[in-house]
Amino acid sequence: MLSQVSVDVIGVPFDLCGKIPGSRLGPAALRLRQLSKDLRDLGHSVTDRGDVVELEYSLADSYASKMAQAQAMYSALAEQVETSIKNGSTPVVLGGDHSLSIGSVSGALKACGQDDLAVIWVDAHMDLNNPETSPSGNFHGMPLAALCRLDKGSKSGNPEAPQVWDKIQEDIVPNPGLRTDRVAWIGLRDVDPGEIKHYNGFQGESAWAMQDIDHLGMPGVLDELDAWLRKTGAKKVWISFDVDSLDPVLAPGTGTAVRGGLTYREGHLLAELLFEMLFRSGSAYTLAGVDLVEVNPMEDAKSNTAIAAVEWICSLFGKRTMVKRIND
Ligand SMILES: [Mn+2]
Repeated sequence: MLSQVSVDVIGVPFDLCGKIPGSRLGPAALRLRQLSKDLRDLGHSVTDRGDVVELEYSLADSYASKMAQAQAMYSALAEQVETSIKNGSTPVVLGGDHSLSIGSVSGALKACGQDDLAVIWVDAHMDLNNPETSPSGNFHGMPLAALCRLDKGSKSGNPEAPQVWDKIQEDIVPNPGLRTDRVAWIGLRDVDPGEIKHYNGFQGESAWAMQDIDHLGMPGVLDELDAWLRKTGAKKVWISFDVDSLDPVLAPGTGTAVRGGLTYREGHLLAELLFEMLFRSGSAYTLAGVDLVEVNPMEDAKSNTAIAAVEWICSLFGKRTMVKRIND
């Protein structure tokens, strides 16, 4: 019943759209923690496609220069993800700050088509701000709003952000973009009023905050998620995993840690149940690809965050206590 896939690992050592630097070192830490080998040991075939941008060590760039670099990265990443999916592979994108999803999900949209793609955002945050509701203009808090092509608003916390927003809509996000009824969230606990306003406009029931996990338990949440996915009719699912969804006790190495997150077993049960949903034979939907973002080795304690992230991805791709290789 379970199937092997061909994984393309894609590195994005880029963090200029985050709050603090350091997640540009995330891909290196995840590779050193043997992500590719561990996926291969499960029975998948894995190709590391290298990085879409070069690792830079400069920090003091202007907003305009940071965003020019970001846009070049989004374009290159979108192209690589689109190619990977069209070749029948499953991209696993290693970040980097969460704004990279503007590129990865744009590529998945191009490869899968708007009606066939759903996105599951596993994160403490909604990442649904637009230039009007973002005080900083940091795009790592805006990727889903950009992907859904929300209006940029009438004013802006950062005066340069609206122009960048327009360029991203013109050059990177496909039109039509991500459907607002094709996005779900799991693990929320730090959401801004502006984001709630945007979400209410979606008229969806697809946001499971930590309280919902407390009440329903993870299997209950996944039952509701499965019902929601079937209702959307989407055939492909992109999973965007921000390590800050995990509790900071497990994953301290991240830029915007929020306490009260997923416990070790909640996180793994989520990944294990997603695997069962996505890889079962005859499922209405399958995995398009994955982002693994916001691992910041400079904030980490003894690599705990990179270790937790690699373990989570392995659970998502079928690792079990009593099953060593997925087709055995
Ligand atoms: Mn995020």
